Amino acid sequence: VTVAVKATAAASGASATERFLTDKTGTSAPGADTERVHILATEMISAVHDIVRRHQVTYEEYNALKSWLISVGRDGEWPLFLDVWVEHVVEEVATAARQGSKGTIEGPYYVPGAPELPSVSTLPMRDKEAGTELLFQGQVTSASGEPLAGALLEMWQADDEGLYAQFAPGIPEWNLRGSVVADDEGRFAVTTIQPAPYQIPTDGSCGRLISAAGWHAWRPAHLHLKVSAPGHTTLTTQLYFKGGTYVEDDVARAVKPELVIDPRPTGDGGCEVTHGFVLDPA
Ligand code: MBD
Ligand code: FE
Repeated sequence: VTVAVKATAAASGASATERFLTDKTGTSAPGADTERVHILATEMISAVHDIVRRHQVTYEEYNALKSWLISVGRDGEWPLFLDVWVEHVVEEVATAARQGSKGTIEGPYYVPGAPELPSVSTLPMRDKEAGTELLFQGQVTSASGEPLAGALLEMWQADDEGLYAQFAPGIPEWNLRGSVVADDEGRFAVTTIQPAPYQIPTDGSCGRLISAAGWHAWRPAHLHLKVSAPGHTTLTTQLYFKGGTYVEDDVARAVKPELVIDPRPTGDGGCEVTHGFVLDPA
């Protein structure tokens, strides 16, 4: 008997869409600024017109586009599509003036409210969770070098099969997700496993676009983090592994050199890395 371990586009897309609608809507009201909406909408529509003229887009292609756009919504893949192909530029613009640690995109799979854990802890995981053990430790400081006591490190990651709890079936709710509270010196030491690279579901609209265009569907293995402390700007980031597959060719274009860590083997089959975070003032 085989259990369905596949993260289908429809299931993970529906979860990601639900997640977005729960946490991210109503936080701002850009619709109130008519002039801004006018400018952005006009330029976006004009960009489409330019592409149609430049490439002599046919009715067949127009209808293929229409059909594909409808299917993205039906599959719940708008969060995935936008976070993979658009968010990295929004993040670049939003954080251009940042002095502290570099961040990168959040992606579609953050869930607030993961179990709170002490500064020295192991992320929630199954008995004999597959994957190389990783000790991830460091310190959270301010831009002026002060330790940030009690800083919060919200971590989430894929497992050794590249699957995220709450977005793929059969995984315990908070597996490899935790809210680590740093100690009085802002220090933390978290034991986890090295995640596997993540493949965008191939059975949905995003997967169909990727194969139709001859692209690949992969993100390099990564740890996700939101690092926060009172009076400071929350850092949303990811860490990648030096030499890992797709580090140089992330479908989501979210890798930056500062985000690549290089854990060293500890001799007992695991590995260890020290990596700190510097938060900007709010
Ligand atoms: C991911 O795991 C991810 O981090 C992003 C940005 C997009 C899709 C899947
Ligand atoms: Fe991810």
